Amino acid sequence: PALVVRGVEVFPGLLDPAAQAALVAEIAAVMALAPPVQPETRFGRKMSVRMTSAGKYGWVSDRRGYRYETRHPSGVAWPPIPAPVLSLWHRVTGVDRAPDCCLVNLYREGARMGLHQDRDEADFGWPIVSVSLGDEARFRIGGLERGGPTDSLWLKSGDVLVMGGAARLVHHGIDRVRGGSSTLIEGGGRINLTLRVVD
Ligand code: MD3
Ligand code: FE
Repeated sequence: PALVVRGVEVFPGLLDPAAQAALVAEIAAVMALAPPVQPETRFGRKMSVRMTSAGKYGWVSDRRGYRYETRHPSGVAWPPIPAPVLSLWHRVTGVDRAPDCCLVNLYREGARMGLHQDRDEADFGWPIVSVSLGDEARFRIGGLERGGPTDSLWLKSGDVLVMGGAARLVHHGIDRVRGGSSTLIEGGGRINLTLRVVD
């Protein structure tokens, strides 16, 4: 990695424009089968990010709380994780096992994601990979404890992050997206792919 921030490995511009466009086309096909939804929290608040998934499991949230499910809220199985996404996972992690969730986060105008930890998975020993596509986003990263100091960086289209080891459980979020900073996504905005081993 060109950069390590609080243990998170940052590969700026790992994907060239052609590779970014190829991934967006694959994800558009996923979204056609499993349309992004604005999940509700258990408190009845709608999240600003729209979400769908590919793979064995998808991450969902509704009035019953958040969890991994084997089906989209419509009842259809999640589409398979596109092959170029799987090869990117293996290239940057070197692990033998495939991820079983590719969460697709779609940020339209004004969407953000509050500081949180990813801890709904069974084994934190597996890394997480994140791919940024489209508009630039202000990414905030803290530590293992809530309320500690944080660092921020702009994530650009084609950047890839790998969270392994102690960085797997650090707090992180997206403060804002710079609208109009890219024309990659139809309708504007940002797509983030987050790849995880769930069980
Ligand atoms: C650091 N997504 O889906 S990606 C998420 O850009 C999520 O949509 C954000 O946080 C997004 O859970 C941030 C970067 C990221 C993803 C997972 C991490 C950073 C992480 C897990 C542990 C530590
Ligand atoms: Fe997260």
